[in-house]
Amino acid sequence: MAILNRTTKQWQEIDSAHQLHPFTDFKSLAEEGSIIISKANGVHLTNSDGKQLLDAMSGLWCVNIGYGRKSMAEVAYEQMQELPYYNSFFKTTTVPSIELARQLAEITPKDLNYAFFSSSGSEANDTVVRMVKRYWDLKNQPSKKTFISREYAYHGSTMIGVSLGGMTGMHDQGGLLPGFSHIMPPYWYKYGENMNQEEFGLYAANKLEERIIELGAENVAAFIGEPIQGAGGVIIPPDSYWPRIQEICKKYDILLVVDEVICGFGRTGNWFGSDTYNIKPDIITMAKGISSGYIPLSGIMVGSRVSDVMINEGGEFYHGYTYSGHPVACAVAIENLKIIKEENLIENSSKISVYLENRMQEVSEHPLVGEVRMKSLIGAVELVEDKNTRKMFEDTGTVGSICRDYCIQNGLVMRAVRDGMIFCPPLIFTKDNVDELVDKLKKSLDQTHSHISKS
Ligand code: PXG
Repeated sequence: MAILNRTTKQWQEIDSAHQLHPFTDFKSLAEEGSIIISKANGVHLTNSDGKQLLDAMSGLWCVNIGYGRKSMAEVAYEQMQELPYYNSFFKTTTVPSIELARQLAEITPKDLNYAFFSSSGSEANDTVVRMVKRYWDLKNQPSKKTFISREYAYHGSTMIGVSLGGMTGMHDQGGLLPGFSHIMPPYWYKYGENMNQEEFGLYAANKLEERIIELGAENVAAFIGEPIQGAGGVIIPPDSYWPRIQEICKKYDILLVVDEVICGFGRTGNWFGSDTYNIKPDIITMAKGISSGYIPLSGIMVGSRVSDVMINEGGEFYHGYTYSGHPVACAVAIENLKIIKEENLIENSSKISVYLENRMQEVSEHPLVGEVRMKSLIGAVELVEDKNTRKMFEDTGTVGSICRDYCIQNGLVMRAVRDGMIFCPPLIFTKDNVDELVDKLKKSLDQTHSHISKS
């Protein structure tokens, strides 16, 4: 938006007069003024005062190919001229949506062969719930309606997304519908007590079996989980967790839905988190990295267990969005996949993550850091009160947000979840970028340490 030439202060005033931001305390934002990001290139953002920031969050966990890709803009421009919009309702569709569905069937885990498109992760999870309920009705098991997910899960912000998710703050603001049940997450650092990681992985997975028995398997439709819980604080499950979850789903005839909104498209070192953890889902949810955030797009991929029934026995499925299979969004997503493949971004990012992991050892030694955990290019630095006893801060979130503010001051964008400092950088990260991240983070940790030691 080069046409409007206003100062940062003017933009901030207009912003607080007219815009309500997501997940924001409106009053305090109006007092402080927003940070306005005006452009970006590669892995760096520039704010409206011309200051550069390293984006270690890929926007909001989505800009996997980095910023400033001209070919993404060109594809959108061409598609907008050829066909800016048409829908996939009433037995019509468009070429980009067909081609994207084909390519997704190729790269997603085996057996997931059908795509249903939407525009956001929340909408995609709404599709999941609609489709799973329909599936069990068609199977003549209409009582199978309850969804089990985890505390600290994030599955979106629509009523269904919030209900699937395990964020109590969101539930408390009127967001929890009946028919959703939450179990303990595989968060060893917080809940592992004296168990080793693998023992704890089984312990946390067995919570699913306990809950199914409590609810009655005849009432449970599906279990849904992110391979690694992202917005919940990058909770990386022990290796024993997913195999046991899969056994339990099989044993009780429960569908397994994997939310790949953050873990998909290269984030964990493979195309999907399901590949990394050898999960064989019945359905996956995709968004974010599907288009690297250049344009809103999401969808689900459906395996034969569900698609056979929906196609052969379902009749009309009364569900869909105006923008399901939007041709411009699908064309941009195809270009995004092409970039990931041609530049070997998944393999390269996995290699860079080894260097990042090495340098993060310096961060682990910091007195505030209880643990650094990561899987390829997603991770968390857990800030704690006592690293020897794994004691976390009682006033949850305060130290994390102090550290986040120092990071921003030092030109580094990281996200604080409770007292975990999260990183999820673009897959084009280089060694120089890693050095910049670690150096700025160490400086911010030192400043945080002296800040809280004084107070
Ligand atoms: N599933 C997962 C795993 C997500 O991370 C959604 C679904 C919902 O996607 P939409 O496109 O409807 O937002 C998400 C979104 C945060 C944060 O604070 C994370 C998300 C969204 C907003 C904020 O980390 N993830």
